Amino acid sequence: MSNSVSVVNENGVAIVTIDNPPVNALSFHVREPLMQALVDLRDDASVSAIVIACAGRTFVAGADITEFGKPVQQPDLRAIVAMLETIAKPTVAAIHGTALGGGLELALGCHFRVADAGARLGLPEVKLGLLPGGGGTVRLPRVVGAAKALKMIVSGTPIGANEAHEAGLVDAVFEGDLVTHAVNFAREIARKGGPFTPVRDRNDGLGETDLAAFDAEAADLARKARGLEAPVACAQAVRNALTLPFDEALAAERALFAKLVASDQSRAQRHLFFAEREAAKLPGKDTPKRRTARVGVIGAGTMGGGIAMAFANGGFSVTLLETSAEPLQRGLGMIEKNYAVSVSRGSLTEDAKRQRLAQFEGSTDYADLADCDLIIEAVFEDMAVKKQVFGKLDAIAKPGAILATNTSYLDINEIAGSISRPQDVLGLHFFSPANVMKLLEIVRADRTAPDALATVVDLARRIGKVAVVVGVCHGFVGNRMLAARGSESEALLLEGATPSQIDKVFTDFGWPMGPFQMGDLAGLDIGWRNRKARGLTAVIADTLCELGRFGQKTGRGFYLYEAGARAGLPDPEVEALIRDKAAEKGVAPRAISAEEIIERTLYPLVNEGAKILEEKIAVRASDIDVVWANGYGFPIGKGGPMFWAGLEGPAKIVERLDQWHQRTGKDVFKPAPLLKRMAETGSWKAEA
Ligand code: T1G
Repeated sequence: MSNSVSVVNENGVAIVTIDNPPVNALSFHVREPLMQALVDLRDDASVSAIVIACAGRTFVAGADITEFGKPVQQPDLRAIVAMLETIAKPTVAAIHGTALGGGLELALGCHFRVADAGARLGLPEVKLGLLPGGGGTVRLPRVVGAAKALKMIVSGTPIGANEAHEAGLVDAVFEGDLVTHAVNFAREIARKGGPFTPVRDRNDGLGETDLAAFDAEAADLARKARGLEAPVACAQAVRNALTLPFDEALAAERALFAKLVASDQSRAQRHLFFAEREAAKLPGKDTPKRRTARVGVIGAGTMGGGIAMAFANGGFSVTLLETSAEPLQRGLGMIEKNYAVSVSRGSLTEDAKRQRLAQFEGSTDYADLADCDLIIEAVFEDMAVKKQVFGKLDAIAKPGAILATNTSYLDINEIAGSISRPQDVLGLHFFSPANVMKLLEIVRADRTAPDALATVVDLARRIGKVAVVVGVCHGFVGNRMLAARGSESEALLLEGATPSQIDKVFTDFGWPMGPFQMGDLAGLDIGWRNRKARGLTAVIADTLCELGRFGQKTGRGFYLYEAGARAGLPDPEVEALIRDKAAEKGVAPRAISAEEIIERTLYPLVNEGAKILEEKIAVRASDIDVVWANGYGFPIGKGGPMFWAGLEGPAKIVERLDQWHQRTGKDVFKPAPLLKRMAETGSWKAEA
């Protein structure tokens, strides 16, 4: 056959094996021989049944995403599935690892699906700004019903083999040698005889669908989509499957897919897919990793507790250290409470909770960290305190232990330079809540050893984090750019914009919330303490804090929060305060447009990103996009600030920044040379 598709005839049952590492994507060089093999087997009288299986670690994980945006080479997936459904003898998909996107659609082209107990099945296209384009929106509802199909396709979240079995998506779940089970299953089916109904002719899943309930659910999902086109298109495509004849619904799916695949949103989300994988690649990819079995966390506060949970959830034994028993018990109590919440939500079993808690050991004695392979400090954000902790670690930690700081701002080179083993020191900047947020900024200090870095990049993957390696500067990549994005916030308020006006520009842009809502959620006192420590001021935010308005936690911040309310109401007191401060500064209020707000917040964000690339604090522009999409809620439909700059028009950004620089003289607006270069070349690469 070909390198990527082989066929073996096992006493009348043909096994078609796809072998296209690493994830058996349905690239053209797979599709063509696959189509040929299936046509031959359809017409081969010696074959009574066909099993489709995959070599390697997974069943087909989808269409080949790298082929999108290029002319489609025939046969495409739809043609293969349509041909599959013409085969009268039983066809069985044998699913191990993941059957995702086009992989599940290929399996839905078969009469039967059997799965390994550990398999996961899903249609995650929506996460790429797409919808299932190989018939999944029309076939899946016919098997699992409208409600389940809608949930699976709009969320894009895969389900396990047992759930798929309960839903009727797979016909049997096996442990052990899956292909042998599949061959026996196929042989038995063939012995019993047909006819075998292709999914396209099945309506068992559709039954009496309550369209009104379906539409209500779809409308709710559309509201949550925050401007993303794909979730809405997914719901529409599933609705078509319920209301249109099969072929009409299939044609409608094709039209929706063609529109989405050419959209900026999907290009942005596909960019982020590959950017996340690129970010985890270090120069010298075979650098040996240090063994890591036991992790120590110093500080059982919100960050320390969350970090400890992230490692326990990743299967590690964790020693949690505090200065004394009381804060230690409080920290362990918070961890137990968090797990109890997960159990009550059904995302964790009572058993798993017990297992997780058994992985924790509390201590107030540094000596108990002596056998840890990685120790992360999450203590008070003060240089002297950090150095004190690292001094103790230098004395007790075993040779080769990696010593990490969770600082958000402080100079890690200075911390490393304060002990005898700077090569073992690096930053692991988690985002709160650390057991939930995906992003991990891994900070490479000047003397961090390559194997220490490689070890923590691999660890990040094992605890389900999206890792980005960055250099040392104030605020690293994320917080440094956040400061640039917020540098004009006060000026915009003094000149006439309101907190809710600015926040609306951000939510319209696609952000979950704007800077003032975010400030109130995180607590305005954090920024206040940070500014005071650095001798900086923000006249409005400082005044609010002096009045005890720290945000949601005090019921008042930039907004007013009624008891228990998460959404704040504009507060005339704050607007009056802003007007007073403006008058004091002799600033006359004026109308400020949404464009101006974008120009004075997001253009400096991009500009700071360019400076960070120039300074090699970030290796790739796409790394910056991964930081912002996973740590700061940058709308995924815009691909991150650096990708978005390409959509927005770098020449326009440079021109507007220039304008604001001339008008204000502020450095944050001075276009970075690399940004100007991007405007000429369209690339963020420093050299051609
Ligand atoms: N196409 C091309 N390359 C892919 C790929 C794909 N579908 N999936 C993974 N890769 C590459 C990836 O870039 C990386 O490359 C390597 O494989 C290992 O991946 C018509 C429209 C399967 C759960 O969305 O979710 O089908 O960096 O590091 O952590 O309806 O990969 O090594 O050079 O992620 O073990 C729908 C995407 C496609 C699933 C494995 N399918 N993949 O995770 O490995 S659209 C998806 C994943 C579609 C049809 C439509 C994960 C994984 P490199 P990895 P992993």
